[in-house]
Amino acid sequence: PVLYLATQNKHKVEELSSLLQNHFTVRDLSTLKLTEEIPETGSTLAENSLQKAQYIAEKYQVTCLADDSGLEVDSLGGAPGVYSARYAGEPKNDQANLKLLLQNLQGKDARNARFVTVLTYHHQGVYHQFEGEIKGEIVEAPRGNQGFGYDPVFQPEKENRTFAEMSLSEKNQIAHRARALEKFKIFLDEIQKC
Ligand code: ITT
Repeated sequence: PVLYLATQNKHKVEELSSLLQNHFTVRDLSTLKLTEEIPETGSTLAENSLQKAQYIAEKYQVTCLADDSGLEVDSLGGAPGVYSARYAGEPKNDQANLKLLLQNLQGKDARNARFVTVLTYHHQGVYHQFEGEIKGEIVEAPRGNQGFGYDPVFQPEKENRTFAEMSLSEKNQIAHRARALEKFKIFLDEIQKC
């Protein structure tokens, strides 16, 4: 079956595709010729994830999967959270976000954080959501050049490397997105048995 990834983030496409290739023929949005940005106006990751899936499902009547993710830092009251993509304002800028995050954590000892992904799967008018998380901490200075977004400053629990110091397959063994996908795959296996 064909599955469209309802995301405009090429790094998510890369991670999701590599984890779904045994289950679907995965397509990104390039073949649908979408020109506008998919709206994202919710106040939670779950709302935004659903909104993105609905937008693509209703416009193109396709089976699709949307991903909304965020980094929640305890000592910042859960920020940047649902605002992770635009933490430093418009337009979205990963480097600026990362810099602002380190600035806001300067001098703070408590650096606990978690990454969360909410996936929304749409098939024939029905929506299902799957959540994955990983706990870790924000390091003092960026390390590594793999991955994307906040990866250079996020070090998962029990690891001494940041996500940006890991290969795609290493990150995909433990990360929030991969954990949400595990739940999605269990769901797919269950419905196939019916
Ligand atoms: P789409 O909405 O098109 O899917 P987006 O980049 O806007 O793409 P989000 O709204 O989910 O995605 O924003 C998430 C923000 O968190 C964004 O700044 C990403 O760079 C960052 N992010 C998401 N997943 C990440 C990961 O696995 N590692 C590091 N940063 C991540």
